[in-house]
Amino acid sequence: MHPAAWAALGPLLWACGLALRGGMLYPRESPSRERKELHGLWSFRADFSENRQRGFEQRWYRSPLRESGPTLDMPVPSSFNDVGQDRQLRSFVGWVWYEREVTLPQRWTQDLGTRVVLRIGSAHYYAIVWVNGVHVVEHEGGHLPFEADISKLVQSGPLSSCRITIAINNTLTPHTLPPGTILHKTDTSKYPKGYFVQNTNFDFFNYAGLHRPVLLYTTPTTYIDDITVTTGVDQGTGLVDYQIFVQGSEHFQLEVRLLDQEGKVVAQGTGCRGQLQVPNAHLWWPYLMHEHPAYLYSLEVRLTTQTAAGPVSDFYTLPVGIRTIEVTEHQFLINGKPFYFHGVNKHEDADIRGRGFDWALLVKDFNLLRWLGANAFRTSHYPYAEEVLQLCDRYGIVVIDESPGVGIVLAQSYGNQSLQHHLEVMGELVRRDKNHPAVVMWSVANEPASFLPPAGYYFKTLIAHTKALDPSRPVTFVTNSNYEADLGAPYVDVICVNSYYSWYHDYGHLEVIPLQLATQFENWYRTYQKPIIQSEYGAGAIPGFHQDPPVMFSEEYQKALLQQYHMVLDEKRKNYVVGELVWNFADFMTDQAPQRVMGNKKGIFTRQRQPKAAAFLLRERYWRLANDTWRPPAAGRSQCPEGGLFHV
Ligand code: BDP
Repeated sequence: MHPAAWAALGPLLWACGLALRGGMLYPRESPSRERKELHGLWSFRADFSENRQRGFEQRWYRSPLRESGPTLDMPVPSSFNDVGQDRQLRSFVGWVWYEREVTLPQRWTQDLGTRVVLRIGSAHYYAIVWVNGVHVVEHEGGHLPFEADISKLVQSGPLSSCRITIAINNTLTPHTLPPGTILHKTDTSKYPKGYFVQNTNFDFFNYAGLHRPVLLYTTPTTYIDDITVTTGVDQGTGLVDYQIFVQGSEHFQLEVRLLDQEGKVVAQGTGCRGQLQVPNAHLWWPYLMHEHPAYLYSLEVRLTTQTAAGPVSDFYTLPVGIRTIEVTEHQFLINGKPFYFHGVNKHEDADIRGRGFDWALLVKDFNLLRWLGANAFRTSHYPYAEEVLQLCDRYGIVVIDESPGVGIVLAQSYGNQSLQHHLEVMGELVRRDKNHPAVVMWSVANEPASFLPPAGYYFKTLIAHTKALDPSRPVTFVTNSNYEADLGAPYVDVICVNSYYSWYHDYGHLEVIPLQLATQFENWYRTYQKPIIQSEYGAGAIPGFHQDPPVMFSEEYQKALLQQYHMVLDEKRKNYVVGELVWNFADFMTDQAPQRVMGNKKGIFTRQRQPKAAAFLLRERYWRLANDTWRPPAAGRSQCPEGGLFHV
């Protein structure tokens, strides 16, 4: 490998295999916990040096970044790619440096009974963090949070401020998730010396930076480190099994109370584990499956320890939805009732901010989902921000929670090193998202080359590991109808299959869809006898392009293609098809390529979240499906503007 490639990887090579330690509870305020968000402007510099190592050679973390060279203002959270006017920064590969000075409340720096934690929601892809020039944590993986206990550092001197420096490398290798390769262009008649590009096998722009909230929060030094909740129902009685993990002391008391939405205590317990029983429980139902969907209880946990200064308590409140999930040979059951996924695939993607978290965008997207009558989405093709899942819990939008295992097509990506990393990522994902009632299934990968011989062992191991981490949820991976063999399918609980008839094959021939799609479903069901979700289907449409009879890229073609799929879906959902997720919710950015017109245009909404004609078609369909699959009691019925029974 060319030296610059190793340099671009940098410390990635020596830090693989970090073990999973401790819990990853979402930082919430409570009487014992404070939080300080580090949103806003950070100082920023991309290391454009030829080997991308100048920052390490000159130790940019040792003193304020502005002292080692010019800096830019960079918003956090945001991708760094699209906020500037610099073409080179947009497609930069290598190390970028972020820095922020923070003033801390006096109590945090002087009270030795306070634990101060730095939490980074996500940093794509490899991150190294220093506080006041001292290395505190490293993390591999661009879509999951990581933390460092920085109490000792901020409590050791007279300083009331601290300087946080984060170096982030977006280089992908055959062993990262998603994988990628660095390609060196060595023909000096065509490319300048040292020229390299990053190649990937996935269809979205490799945005990078600090994509999610960065924050500091406190706990007492003996604290609630993790909570695991699983739920069941026995003849109307809700069962909430809890397990609580404590750090900092072996002598403590734990009290647990479950409160309903009126604030009434409905069950209580003590100790690290137990079962709470809730007679006549309000179940957590998906949106459009019940008059009162998404009922959430609050699990209040109080930990008390005795210290020389008297008793100290830590409080944490976890939202809990009581529901069950079951998969049969041909059904997906929620609370014992057949559930039909009618929804979308999404991306975390928008103008300017790239993959950066944004509340306004989030709320807009949920308003659109509810307008559409969507009851589900898949987090294609990586875990989304925790705030997204919290809204799913609150609104009853069901989630297939996907790992960043997308574009696993190289033989090298099926070796032990990749598998180990994938196992760790599933561990981090389950640890973060296990308590969300909205999450009903894990997806370990999207369209891996599951026909390659090592894929059998790889997916058998990965799926077994995921089931061991969380026996309460089914596991899938998403395959493509083109694959001749699928060595992973025997191990999944639900078959998720993507197909693009009359788009990537038989261009323009919409008439072949019914036959090809019916054959697809029949073959998969005959082979595996498992419920099937049409996990992707769709067509590109450039907003405002019209042509009738329809031709590709017109809004009419997108609509007509979806309609052809719907005819077959309506037949097969009577038997074993349990869902349909259109590709994609909104247009999104990709790498530049002749077949992409400023990104992928298969959105039913534009990138700015305005509807194309297909959105109205799907809206009509999803409300109808909701009314077909769940008939509310007559008294609860109300007309939606299009004649459905539910309110929009
Ligand atoms: C599917 C991929 C998805 C792509 C889509 C497309 O899973 O990531 O964006 O194709 O080509 O196969 O639009």
